[in-house]
Amino acid sequence: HAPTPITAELIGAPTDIGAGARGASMGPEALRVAGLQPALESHGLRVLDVGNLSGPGNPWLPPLNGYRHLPEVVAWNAAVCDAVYAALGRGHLPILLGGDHCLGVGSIAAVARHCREQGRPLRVLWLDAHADFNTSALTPSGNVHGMPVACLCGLGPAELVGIGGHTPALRPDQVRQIGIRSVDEGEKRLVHEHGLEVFDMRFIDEEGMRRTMARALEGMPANTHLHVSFDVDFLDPEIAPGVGTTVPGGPTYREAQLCMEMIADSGRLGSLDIVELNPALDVRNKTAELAVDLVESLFGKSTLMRAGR
Ligand code: HAR
Ligand code: MN
Ligand code: MN
Ligand code: MN
Repeated sequence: HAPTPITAELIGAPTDIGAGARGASMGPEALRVAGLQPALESHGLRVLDVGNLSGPGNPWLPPLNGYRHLPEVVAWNAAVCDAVYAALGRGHLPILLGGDHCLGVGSIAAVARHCREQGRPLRVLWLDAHADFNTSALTPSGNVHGMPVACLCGLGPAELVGIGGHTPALRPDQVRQIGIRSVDEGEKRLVHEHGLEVFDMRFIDEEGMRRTMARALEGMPANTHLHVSFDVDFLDPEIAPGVGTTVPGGPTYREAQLCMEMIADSGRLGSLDIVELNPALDVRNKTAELAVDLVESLFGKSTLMRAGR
């Protein structure tokens, strides 16, 4: 008999509270307008759009003790963590519609908690131009969207680091970063000290996306929960201008497709963040449409073509 279809749960988090530019708060609606739900449905998923979470507005203040808007960042992440954890408890596959990347803390803390309780191994793929491994002492900006990986690994303010109920939520060896090309000086040192596995653009240039993804996905036992945290600035700004912090020299359209297709082929995808989309900087919603196109591949857009090979 046919397997039970996957139910994806779309969770909107309309905030730019951790970002250095306003506008990522419009990300969830732009993804809906770009047809995320019907696109997923066309690939056999059931989709439940649970609407948007709510949280504090953006007071647009300067950093305080190395963090901008920390209480508001904590409030949004607590809401995200609860919603993602509840979705996983229902057996659904949560898709967080950000919002800026500070929300990765709440989302992944929830996933880590779920995996701990289920005794399942967790791997996190961090698709990004940035390592997001800053601390309050190292950050050049105070923007918490530059800090979520550090927070998840236990480096950060107690209110954020403790959000899933277990500190740290992640060990660095559970993370693979892909597409990295902008890391601050102090941040670089910290990434090395903690032994994060980084497949930066130099690696992708030299080895190609195929070998990169084979490496990033290797060694996952069958019951592994794979979480993909997709920062849209991962993509080359020529194809994805609608983000707050563009960095030239990112993956091309085809490289990004292959990346997503190989994740789909792993058969392990259990949760997803789509973050940093900034419609205020986009051109006729094309970055949102590209994100939807890539997410389709993440859920097996190309599998019929492969079946015939
Ligand atoms: N590294 C810089 C900082 O910490 C820029 C971080 C930008 N982060 C994102 N998410 N857009 O990856 O301020
Ligand atoms: Mn399609
Ligand atoms: Mn990021
Ligand atoms: Mn980024």
